[in-house]
This record gives sequence, structure tokens and C-alpha cells, in this order.
Amino acid sequence: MSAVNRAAIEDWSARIRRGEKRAVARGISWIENRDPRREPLLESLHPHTGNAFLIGVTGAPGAGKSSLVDRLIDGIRREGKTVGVVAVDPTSPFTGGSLLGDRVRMTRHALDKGVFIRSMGSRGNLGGLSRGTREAVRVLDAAGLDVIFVETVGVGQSEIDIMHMVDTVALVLTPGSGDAVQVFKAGIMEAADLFVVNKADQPGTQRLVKDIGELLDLTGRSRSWRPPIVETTVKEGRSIDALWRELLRHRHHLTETGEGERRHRDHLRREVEAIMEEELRSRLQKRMRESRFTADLDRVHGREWTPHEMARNWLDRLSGRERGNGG
Ligand SMILES: Nc1nc2c(ncn2[C@@H]2O[C@H](COP(=O)(O)OP(=O)(O)O)[C@@H](O)[C@H]2O)c(=O)[nH]1
Ligand SMILES: [Mg+2]
Repeated sequence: MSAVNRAAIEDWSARIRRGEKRAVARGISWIENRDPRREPLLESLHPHTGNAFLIGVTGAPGAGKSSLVDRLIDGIRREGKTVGVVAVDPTSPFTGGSLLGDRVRMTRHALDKGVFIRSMGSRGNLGGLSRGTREAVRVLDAAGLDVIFVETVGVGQSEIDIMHMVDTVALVLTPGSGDAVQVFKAGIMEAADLFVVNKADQPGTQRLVKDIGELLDLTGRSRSWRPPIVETTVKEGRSIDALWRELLRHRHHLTETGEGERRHRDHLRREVEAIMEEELRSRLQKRMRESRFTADLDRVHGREWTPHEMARNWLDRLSGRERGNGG
């Protein structure tokens, strides 16, 4: 790949900041494809980020996350605000046009200039998925979207990762699914700022609300923010506005208490850590392919050197310090 054309990137960056959908889509594609233009683009966008309200929506497949987001978009648009959605599916190798269900459910908004919806798949690389998601969110943030939803499937590691990149986490549960206990076990409970009991038209709703309440009492999370439980029914549009009000109330809480700032710093720290880890691993793997590494390994195999000695020696080399000063 020839040298990256800075001027062209600045041009795309400016178009993204003006909220041009095509430019936003292009930027996210660079991220997904690890295009050489990705890093300079993110660099150019960075000063323009940090303004959007980032909401994570998590819960089991079929809980109604996409349906809820779709309905929330209506209300947010009526307030004149713009919305981005990143739908993350770790089980899908496909990107862009994937998650047909979400596409179908949200196509109502496809022609709306104030709504941008994008799906992200794993392409077999889960670590890359959370990085890609975070960067995609940053592009949407720079594009000036007021609210950005990050929807994930399931309650695995990728959900935990995603909780570390948003301001507010909404957990969607449904009656009769046995969700509450599972979620409690997986430690997701602690990360949720808000519980949505969706499909409240179905039996078992009150039971689930009660269970969540009891689990909340158990975890003793009643200090400065007790996660509210909102019962919703998407079809009738019931309590969608109440859900939005609770989300805004949490945002207000984050601002008022300084918790939002604390989270932002924590998220950035995690991000820098992840980038350093990734970079170190790739440097390490490059050096392990050197013939010198193989030769040293022979010495360990021949019992001349311990694995520890060799590892330390190579770590020093990795950080640019050669041995031989007798240390
Ligand atoms: N009965 C009922 N069905 C719902 C409700 N909300 C969503 N659904 C249905 O649940 C299915 C899964 O919804 P979806 O939004 O794709 O769930 P996701 O996988 O969590 O994004 C769809 O068939 C929806 O129509 C609800 O409040 N009540
Ligand atoms: Mg969905």
C-alpha cells in the first residue's frame, strides 16, 4: 500500500464531521478492513468525539433489543436529536449488511438523514470486534450524532467489553426465560444501570420484576443509583417513553455525580491497555519468527538455559534493551 494520502483523509474526516452518511459508512469500512487510512482518520476525528450519549443495550437473542431501539429512535427523532446504532453480533462472520432481522426492523429509518444504522460481525476475531465497535462508535460520535446505541447479543465476553465503552448499560430481560438468574450468575447484573423487562404483555412479568428487585437488594446496589426496572411492550409502544426518561435520568446522574467522567477515564485506560497489549503481542510474534529465537530455544532444549532466562532476555530485546551489561 502506498503512503496514505493525508489530504484525502482530512477531506473524508470533514465530511464525516458534517454527518454525511456515505463518509461515515466509508470510515467504518476502513476500520473493519484495518485499512491503512484507519488510524490517521481516527486521529483526525478524535478531538471531535466525546459528545454523544452512548447507550449499551444487551440481553439474550430475541429479547426485543432491536425492536426497543427502533421504537426509541422514533421518540428521539421527535425531539430533533440524531441517532446512531451499532448492532454487534459476535456469532456472525458477516458485517455491514448482516443481521437481517435488525435491518428489517429498523428499515423504517433507512431514509432518515438523522439516523445511521450499522451491523458489525466478528470475522472470527472477537478481540477485533470490540476494538472495531469502539472505533465505529467514535466515528458516529464525531459525525455529531446525539445518541448512539450499541446493541449486542448474549451475555458473554463481548457484552462485558461493550459495557466498558458506553455511558449507560440497559439490560433487556423477558418473562419466563429464566434470564434473571443466568444474568446474575454471569455478573452482568452489576454492570446494568437499568433493567428493561420487555414483552410485558406475556405472563410472568411481575414475577421477573420481583426477582430482579430481590437480586438488586442482594447485591446491595442501592447507594447513589438504584437501577430502575422498566416494563415495556414494544408492539403497543408501551413505556417506551418511560424507558427514554429513565435513560436520560441516568445520564443526568452520571453528570451530576462525576461518575460519567470517572467512567470515561476508566474506558480510555482500558482502551489504551488493549492497544498496548495488541501491539506488544504482534511485536513479540514477529520476533519469535527470527532464526535467533529458534537458536535460543535450542539452548533451552539443551538445558543450557532456563525458559525464564530466555524469556527475560527476549523481553529486554523487545523493549529495545540488549542484554550484555551483566544485569
Ligand atoms: N410479545 C412481544 N413480542 C415482542 C416484544 N418486543 C419484541 N417482540 C418480538 O420479539 C422478537 C425478537 O425481537 P428483536 O427485537 O429482534 O430481539 P433482539 O434479538 O433482542 O434484537 C420479534 O419477533 C419481535 O417482534 C414485545 O414487547 N412483546
Ligand atoms: Mg437484535
